[in-house]
Amino acid sequence: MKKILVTGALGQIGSELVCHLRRLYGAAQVVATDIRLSDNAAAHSGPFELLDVMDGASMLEIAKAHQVDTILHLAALLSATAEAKPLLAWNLNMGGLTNALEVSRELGCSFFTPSSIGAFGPGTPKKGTPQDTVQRPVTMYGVSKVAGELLCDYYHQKYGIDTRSLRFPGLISYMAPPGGGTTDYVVDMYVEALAKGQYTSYIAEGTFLDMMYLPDALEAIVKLMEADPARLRHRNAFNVTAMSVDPETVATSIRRYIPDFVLNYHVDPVRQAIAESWPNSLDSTAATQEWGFSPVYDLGGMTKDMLENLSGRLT
Ligand code: VAH
Repeated sequence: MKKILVTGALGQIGSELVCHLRRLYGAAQVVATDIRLSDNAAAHSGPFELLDVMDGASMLEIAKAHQVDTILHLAALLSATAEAKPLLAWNLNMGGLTNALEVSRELGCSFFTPSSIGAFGPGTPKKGTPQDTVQRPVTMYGVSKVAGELLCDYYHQKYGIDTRSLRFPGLISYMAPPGGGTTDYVVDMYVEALAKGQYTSYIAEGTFLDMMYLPDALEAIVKLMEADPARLRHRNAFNVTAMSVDPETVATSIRRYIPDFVLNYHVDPVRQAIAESWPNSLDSTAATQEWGFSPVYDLGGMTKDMLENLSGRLT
């Protein structure tokens, strides 16, 4: 990767990915784009362009003007929002992806877009979910993610585009809050544990989901994109995970620092149904074998870092 265009650069992943890439490759080498401007560091620490990913012509114009060789396409609606607005989600998630793939095809760019554990459904093996298995999601988010995986493989097979993707678990971060997801409860729990000493979870006890601390996700994106293509037996998309947790296990790790923390429940049937359709724990062996995936943070390390950084931001 030499000159990188990031879409959705002001979102949960993009905000930190842009700063991470600028540290690695140089600020001028990373063009951040988003549909809105904000005071986010990603918008002010290097090149920034306003871009609606539904406008393919503008995306091509920006990519040409900056002579990018890599597109990291992050702009999309997450699971809970997508379930509330399914047609908007399909149009944005697939329309934006198609525009980004077309720009990559026209300019010969390498290409990355995230998939998700949401690309699996109730018929998928729940524990040790294999790299290659049943993918019949029952959410619009999941349908768009499976379609996205297939479309990225198609652009690789038909046009030779270097497309690569990761099936992300719930991503936990303190810089830019997630929005519209199902796994966001974990971030909310850390914030409210510090602010109120208690949290009411919309996901039920015993609902195990894969999670990963954002620094590990950023490293995984760079490692995958820099991997020798000859080693890749898979491309779209690799299972990656760092831990499998439920609300109780997160609360127990928080109580090591906030002993009196109280966890209550008020289950949201919509997001609970989404969570129950997803696997409990992925098998990420293929990612480790093909490009050296190796997360650093476990639940204890993530909790310590989250509480330290959030308490610095909340005071
Ligand atoms: C969501 N955070 O909750 C996203 C992610 C695996 C979950 O795709 O929709």
